[in-house]
Amino acid sequence: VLEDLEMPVARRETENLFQERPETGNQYLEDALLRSYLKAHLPPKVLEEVSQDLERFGNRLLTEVKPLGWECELNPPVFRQYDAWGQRVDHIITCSAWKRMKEISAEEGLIAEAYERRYSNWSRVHQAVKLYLFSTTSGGFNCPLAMTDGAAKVIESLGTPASLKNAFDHLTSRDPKKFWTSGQWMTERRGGSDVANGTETVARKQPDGTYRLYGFKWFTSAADSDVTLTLARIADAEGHVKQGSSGLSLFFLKVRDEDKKLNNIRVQRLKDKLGTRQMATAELWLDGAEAELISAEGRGVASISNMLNISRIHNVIGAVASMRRMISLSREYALKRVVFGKLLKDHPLHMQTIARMEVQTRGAFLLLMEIARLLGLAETNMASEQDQLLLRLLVPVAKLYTGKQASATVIEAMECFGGQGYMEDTGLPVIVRDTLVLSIWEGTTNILSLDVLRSLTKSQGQVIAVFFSTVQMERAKGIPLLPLQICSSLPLPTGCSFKSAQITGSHGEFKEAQKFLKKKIELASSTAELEPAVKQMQAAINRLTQFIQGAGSKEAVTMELAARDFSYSLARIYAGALLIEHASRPDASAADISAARRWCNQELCPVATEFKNSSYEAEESLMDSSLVYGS
Ligand code: UCC
Ligand code: FAD
Repeated sequence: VLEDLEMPVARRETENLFQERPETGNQYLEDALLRSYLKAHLPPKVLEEVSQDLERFGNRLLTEVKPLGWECELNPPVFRQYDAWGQRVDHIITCSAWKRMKEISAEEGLIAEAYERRYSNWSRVHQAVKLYLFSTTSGGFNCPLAMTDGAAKVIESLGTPASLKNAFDHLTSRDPKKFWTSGQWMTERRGGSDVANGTETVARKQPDGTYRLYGFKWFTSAADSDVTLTLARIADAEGHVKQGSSGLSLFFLKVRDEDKKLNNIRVQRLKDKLGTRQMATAELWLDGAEAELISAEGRGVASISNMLNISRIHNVIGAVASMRRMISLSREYALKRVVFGKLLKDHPLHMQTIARMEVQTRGAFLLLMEIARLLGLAETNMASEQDQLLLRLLVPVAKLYTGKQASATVIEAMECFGGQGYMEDTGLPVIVRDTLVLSIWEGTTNILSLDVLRSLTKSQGQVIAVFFSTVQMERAKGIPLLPLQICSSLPLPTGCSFKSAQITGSHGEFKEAQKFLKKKIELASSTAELEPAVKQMQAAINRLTQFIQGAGSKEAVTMELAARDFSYSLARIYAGALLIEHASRPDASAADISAARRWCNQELCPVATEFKNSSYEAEESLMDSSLVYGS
């Protein structure tokens, strides 16, 4: 066959390198939006120090961390159940690069930064940005970090009891030899979403006050972690347990003892996963694992919710990081790949494709920063009641929205490389695979949509009033109470154990939000180019208000059916407001303004459209079933 070809063999062999690879540099220096956000928000002294740290970290990621991340992908964890002599050892073997990631995480203070609070309320933003830069090169180590942060947060919110002080110090240490990671064992075979009904693990009290846990944990990620938080039902003297959510309590346990022997835990197997393969997710039998009760009895779910909310924020970090990475690589590739006689970057349709991803990523990034900002305020006692309500609402909204955005974006970006995008050794499929899980773990899209409703009910409607106040772009002519009144008649789904909303409130509660709002309006109106976006935003807010008013007179199932579209609407409207605000800065670029305009050109309030289409009526719900199963 070779003889038939015109080109000499020798020449073809030297032409292996026919396409230059896309190379990216220091991720911090190359991220214009990130840098402009920090410049706009951080106090000058903090900005100076944080920027230096991020630039240095960006270099370290490039030279040291990135190759380690690739090594983690090539050497996934291996499970050895028995040793050579037939002894059960249940050993999860991780590669040296994975171990090095743990050391680097400690050295860089990827958890410590948030708890030392050396930059006061800005420490969370600093930490979030470091994690964002680390994420796609971390070889999956962002997963244990998410849960470690969550465990530290739970312990801190319990007032760091004496019995957990040592653990807290380890979880937040900068010393690689001391640093511990944590797992988060919630999911059992009968339910990962419905934890309240799915948890079968039983806790038996011991004479010394500790507990022993018996049960089966179906998904336990980063199973090589040092400690974990988990849920179980405490058995009474007769061995009976209470079912449902109020039967669950929260426990802390060490996975191994001083001699590295498992704490009466047996590893059944490692999960065979589509992605996140660098990281061990195991099925575990708890066979009398020693544990410490750390919540009030029956307050397990409420107590672990601090961990949930933190790891959901990490999920948002992972989502935005994946989008940003794929876009960076796509735009680099477009500078190198020639098709139809010119570079990809000179094909307008290709540029439009990447620009659309860029707009989505910008909105997601600003949502992430907003959450980190609010969390920082809350943790330094600087958050108003409104800030705290907003944070509670925005975490599920951002997690569910960015999880979906990221999946769509990375798949689109993979296509930007043509066939190369599908090739395993480019590393691109790794990012795609690892991104697809972001809408599943830490609560699926539907479950988080229901959590958005939970946050509404729990705050008795105040959270939505704060939302409206914060995103309003025009002077709120004395009507900030309107949403509150509307929310009093909001019907909530029955099957979700939501309490009925009893609404109270006063004008005074919104003063701060109004001040914030006024600032935003002044900024926005100073840029005429943003006027169309502001108008679209106002129209969307009005439509959202109308939806809430309309839904108020409907059956409870309406809100349940609307939950996902409602959450999407909140995400799009809030991110739109943030983009407009960012584009209103005096030194905003033309791209900032265009991003805000384009974002606002999309359907900002899908819930209003679907509501108008009667999509949430009981008959439509019946038709959903008919469509799925046939009539
Ligand atoms: O997937 C997992 C780890 C993956 C690896 C880590 C990746 C991290 C990202 C990496 C970066 C790339 S761990 C498993 C995650 N599992 C979930 O997310 C569970 C999903 N299911 C839910 O979220 C459900 O909504 C449940 C389990 C929370 C529902 O439980 P209940 O008990 O049926 O719900 P209730 O009765 O409504 O809530 C009980 C209490 C209430 O408080 P009280 O009793 O004071 O009224 C709720 O308000 O818990 C409170 N609560 C919350 N509070 C529930 N959820 C929250 C929340 N999110 N925030 C505050
Ligand atoms: P189900 O709850 O059975 O959900 C199935 C479908 O039904 C979903 O689409 C869901 O959205 C939908 N659904 C469920 N309830 C409702 C409802 N009321 N209304 C509408 N739709 C609904 N868990 C841990 O505890 N610790 C871990 O470390 C961990 N690591 C994981 C790692 C990976 C790679 C994966 C994939 C999962 C991991 N999980 C972990 C489990 C994960 O959190 C759960 O899989 C997830 O929460 C969903 O639970 P489930 O699998 O039981 O799905």
